[in-house]
Amino acid sequence: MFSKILIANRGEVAVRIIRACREMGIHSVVVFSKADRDSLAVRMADEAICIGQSSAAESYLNIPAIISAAEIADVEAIHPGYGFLAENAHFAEICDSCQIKFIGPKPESIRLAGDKSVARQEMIKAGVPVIPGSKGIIATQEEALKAAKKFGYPVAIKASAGGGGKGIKVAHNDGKLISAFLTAQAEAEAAFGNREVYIEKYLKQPRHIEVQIIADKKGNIIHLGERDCSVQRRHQKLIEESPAPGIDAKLRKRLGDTAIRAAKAFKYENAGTIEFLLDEDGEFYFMEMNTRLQVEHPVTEMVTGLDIVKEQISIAWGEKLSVSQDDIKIKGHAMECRINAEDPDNQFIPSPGKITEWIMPGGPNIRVDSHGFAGYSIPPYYDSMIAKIIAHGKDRHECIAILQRALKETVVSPIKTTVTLHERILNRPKFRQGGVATNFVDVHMIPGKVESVEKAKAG
Ligand code: MV4
Repeated sequence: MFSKILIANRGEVAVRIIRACREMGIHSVVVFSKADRDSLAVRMADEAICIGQSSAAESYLNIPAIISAAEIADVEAIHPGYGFLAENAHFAEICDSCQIKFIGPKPESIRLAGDKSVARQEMIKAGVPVIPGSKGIIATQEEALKAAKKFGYPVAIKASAGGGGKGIKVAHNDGKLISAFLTAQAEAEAAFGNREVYIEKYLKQPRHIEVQIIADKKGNIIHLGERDCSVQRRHQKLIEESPAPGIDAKLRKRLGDTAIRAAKAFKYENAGTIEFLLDEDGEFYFMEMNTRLQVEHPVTEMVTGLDIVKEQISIAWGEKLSVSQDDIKIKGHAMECRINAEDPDNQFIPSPGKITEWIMPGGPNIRVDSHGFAGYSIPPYYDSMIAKIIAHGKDRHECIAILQRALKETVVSPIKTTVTLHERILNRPKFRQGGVATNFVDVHMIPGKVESVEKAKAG
């Protein structure tokens, strides 16, 4: 097994990976920016190396600085975590050329998944259902009009280089299509340096269902069931759960088998996620593949009992999967709330600064993944997520009760957090029923909208 791994990340995921390393007897090295000198990851790791100034561009995205740190520390592998360089094929290639194992898929798989239009064509070839849409790139206004006519309004115009909610425009008629098309191209050029777009039929109120897969270098590949990530705001997930409510065994098997077929088409190895949209008729369609460890991986760990990060490390070393598909039994229900340092009552404006009070929940069936502590100052430069609170119950009802009592135990001050929003969501009958669509937060959680209507009804 590796004796030393570098973690090219920060925050809770750096802490998560240090924990896996320590349990495996692997020496951990974290890199950190000037702003993260006093972070928990720096305190917990066996070694820590400063790689630059506070901005991500000068630190966690600085490939030469990270590779230099890896050489100086003499590590055998790099775990990229999520975000930053995790889905950068160029970085994975550089690791290869420096004889440092990149803990993740091959560069070709990352590159293929990153080109959403090509990935879509590959899925069609592999027999994976995709959303009805254009064969390839739509380059002209005439082609755009033709495609919209063929699939019917509304249509989505998506950037080939986009993903995760970036670079998508919706048009409802011919009149709006041309300007949406031109704007989509211009925005894609500005955001990704690539103006290629394609067109799909726009599904109304879909659910976001994703399947976790793991694959070793020997051709073994299994799925770990699905997660429902429909509770999100502006493409930032708020709550994730596994299994997805209302998905029967038959649909679960079809989703799992389809995810494996998709991953094979990407020649995938290591841990990855296939994202699907599930429409109101129960049809599901491939949306994109995420070639990294995901923020919400703990809900899958809770219901399967597997440690996905340890599995990633042993796969990168060359071991075969520790389990077979038949060993995977989904036990109970798990749900995760992402706690962000943001003000949910004031347009989610970031709330960085010093934490003076920090009480995290505990007790049975609660897991907290976090880099926070009393006295920690949240830097303003990065993502605002400060903790993930994950509950595991025998069923969804019990899981929600456990998560509710955990949120009630949680104290973080004086900064603002999303804890109060989560308490409101978990109380809403519509959410408790299960199976909400991706528009749930906008439609049901905007203060003064639905709640005030319900209060008025209640008298
Ligand atoms: C869609 C869609 C409906 N129809 N594509 C948003 C993220 C990006 N990866 C793709 N997204 C969507 N693509 C078609 N053809 C609706 C969304 C979408 C969405 C998807 C998953 C989770 C939340 C979402 C919120 C708004 C829109």
